[in-house]
Amino acid sequence: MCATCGCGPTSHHEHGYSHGDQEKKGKTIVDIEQDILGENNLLAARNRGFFEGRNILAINLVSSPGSGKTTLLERTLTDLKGELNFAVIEGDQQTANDADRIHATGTKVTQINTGKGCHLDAHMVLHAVQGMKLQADSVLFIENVGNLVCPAMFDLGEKERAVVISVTEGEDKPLKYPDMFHSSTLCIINKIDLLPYVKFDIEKAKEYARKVNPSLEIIELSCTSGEGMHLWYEWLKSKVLTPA
Ligand SMILES: Nc1nc2c(ncn2[C@@H]2O[C@H](COP(=O)(O)OP(=O)(O)OP(=O)(O)O)[C@@H](O)[C@H]2O)c(=O)[nH]1
Ligand SMILES: [Mg+2]
Repeated sequence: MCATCGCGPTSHHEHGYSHGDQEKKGKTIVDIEQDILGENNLLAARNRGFFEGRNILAINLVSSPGSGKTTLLERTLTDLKGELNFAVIEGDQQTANDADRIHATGTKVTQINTGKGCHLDAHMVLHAVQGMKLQADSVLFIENVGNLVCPAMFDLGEKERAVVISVTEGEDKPLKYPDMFHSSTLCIINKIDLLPYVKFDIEKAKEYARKVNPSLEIIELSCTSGEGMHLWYEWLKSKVLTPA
């Protein structure tokens, strides 16, 4: 089990114990893990009810560090200002850098610093939401901590989960981190402006993502050049128009 978040898989080897060893020592690692996730799921259900009752479309943005989550939000919040009502929760281990960037767009934002934690959980989101006075009929973006592993396990009560990968990361990410792609509803392949300069087989990336999750929607775009951004906006508006 991961010492910081308790989210380690049951077959993790690096901690030097097999589960048989643990059982002999009288430890109940799997039960503790289930308790943590079970409690999280209860709070996530509470968040989901809150969002649904107010027709708030909550979108959990997940990716490895630096894939472009905040840049995507900056551009989206600016381009769609006046068309949709937005609020943002920012998750990072430290700093308010991303919240400052979102604040500069004129959007309501709350920063959560997780300290040593490597993911947001439903309780953190509940706490943030309680202080935000969210508008009904709005979109809430939740930018998770940059990490392709642990955030996959923690339901925040979101309606949609969008995983962002960028073309500098390698096309094999869906195969290496299947939980994240399996649990997401949308995959954004960002930084396509860099395709001429990096070795990244975009067709393979899509094939791998669909192998892990056949129903995953995929959008290719560049937050910098703007190419493909209209596809993301169309996706977003279609979700707003289809309340839970
Ligand atoms: N070339 C290019 N660079 C981009 C694009 N989108 C984002 N970037 C750059 O990628 C870097 C990281 O972007 P961020 O938006 O901060 O990434 P992030 O996912 O929010 O990062 P963390 O919050 O640290 O996980 C910045 O230097 C951005 O300018 C893009 O479409 N093309
Ligand atoms: Mg960010």
